[in-house]
Amino acid sequence: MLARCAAALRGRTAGSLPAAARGLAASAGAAGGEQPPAAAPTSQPSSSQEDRMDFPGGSVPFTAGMDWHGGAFAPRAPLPCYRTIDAAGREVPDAAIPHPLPRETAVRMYETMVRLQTVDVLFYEAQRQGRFSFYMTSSGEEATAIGSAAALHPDDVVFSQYREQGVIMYRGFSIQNMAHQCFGNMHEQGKGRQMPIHYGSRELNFHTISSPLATQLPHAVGAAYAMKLEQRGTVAAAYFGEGAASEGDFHAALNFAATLGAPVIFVCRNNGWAISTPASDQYRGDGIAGRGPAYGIATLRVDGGDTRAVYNATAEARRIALEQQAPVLLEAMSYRSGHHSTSDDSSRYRAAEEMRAWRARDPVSRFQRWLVDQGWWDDAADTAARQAARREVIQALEAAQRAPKPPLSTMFEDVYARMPPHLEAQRAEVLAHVAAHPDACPADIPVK
Ligand SMILES: Cc1ncc(C[n+]2csc(CCOP(=O)(O)OP(=O)(O)O)c2C)c(N)n1
Repeated sequence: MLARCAAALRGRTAGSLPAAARGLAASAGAAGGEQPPAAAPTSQPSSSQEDRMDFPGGSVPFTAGMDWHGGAFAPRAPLPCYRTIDAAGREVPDAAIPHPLPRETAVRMYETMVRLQTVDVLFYEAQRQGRFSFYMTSSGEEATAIGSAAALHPDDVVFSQYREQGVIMYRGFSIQNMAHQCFGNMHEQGKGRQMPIHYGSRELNFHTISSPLATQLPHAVGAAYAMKLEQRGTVAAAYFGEGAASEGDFHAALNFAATLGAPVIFVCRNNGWAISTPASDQYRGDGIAGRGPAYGIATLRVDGGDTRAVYNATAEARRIALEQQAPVLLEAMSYRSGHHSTSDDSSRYRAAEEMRAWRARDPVSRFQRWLVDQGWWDDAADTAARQAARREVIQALEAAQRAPKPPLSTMFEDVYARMPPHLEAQRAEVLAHVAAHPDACPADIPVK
């Protein structure tokens, strides 16, 4: 792929390339066989060559000692976790705040967190009542979604995993649209062909969620690299869990991003669990943040329960990504307080005490207490926001449930701009089959 890219770039004159791409074209040219003139051989190695090994990938110092680094039993000092508001919601003295939160933004963030919590509780219950087939909450991770979303620009492009519904909500995706998607009705842009929670929006620069883990990460890098070549002044934001970071796509994405200098912000939600697999079974190093410096990527570990810290970390990551035209890695430590999904019962694999302790650090209450301390929020505003959110969610669920399902034949559409004969034949066969065997199709799906 890199070779194809480089070949395409070589086809253009250096003068026609954006500045950011010229370096790549030059280095790709060298890798592709157009070697720069070789340096004249020296008869004696210079003293600096004896002190160091000058290698194509970088210059390294020699040592006569045998110093091993890392390893499962090596004592390690974990990268610290940046925070600005403590577990009780109090200001952390002397915290670095390069991007102070304006009051209006802070209140909008909190109101979206309230709406997100309300959606999660009521959609979860609606699924348990059998009204639709599947749901995932983001309980415990609200601050990671909303804090990062607020620091992005609307033109930045988001590639998310599946537990970041707060990000698309903050961008303006309505609760009604979420309900339409979960019910898979005729108002849903995917026409019911995706599982619930697979949101997406072209207008909001939010790529549609895809369940196979980590596939969104190389996509985000490609998008960010395109932004760089086109000098768009935007970034891609790629969200994923610590479990997804065990996929090969994670490593490929980080290495491509670093070597191409792609302005992408990788936001890892380390929520402690990948379904029933604890994070302690996913890695032996220093979490996900520990991997960033090894790829040459600026990295920060942040308290994912501290909305203001996540906002500052993401705003700063965005500044670095744009100024340096380089990737940034954030590891947001944000414990999953709910079950993995409606298909999971997490009490089977984790202690009730662990869950209780983390629920007590609810990120939404932490941020609320801080807002109250600023004089920006009070109990009356809180009650009103929660009541309004509850009404909106209940109405959205009712309207989505009442709406008709898309006709059966739509499942053959949209793969190609014009339907090819083999799909037309399959569609005719399905319609004929259901006409002969009406029970083969759920009663609420129009057969046409
Ligand atoms: C390639 C792939 N392998 C396995 C799965 C099944 N699977 C779905 S979610 C999940 C756990 C992912 O954990 P993590 O990335 O930490 O995200 P979390 O669900 O904790 O937010 C697994 C293994 C999948 N969807 N895709």
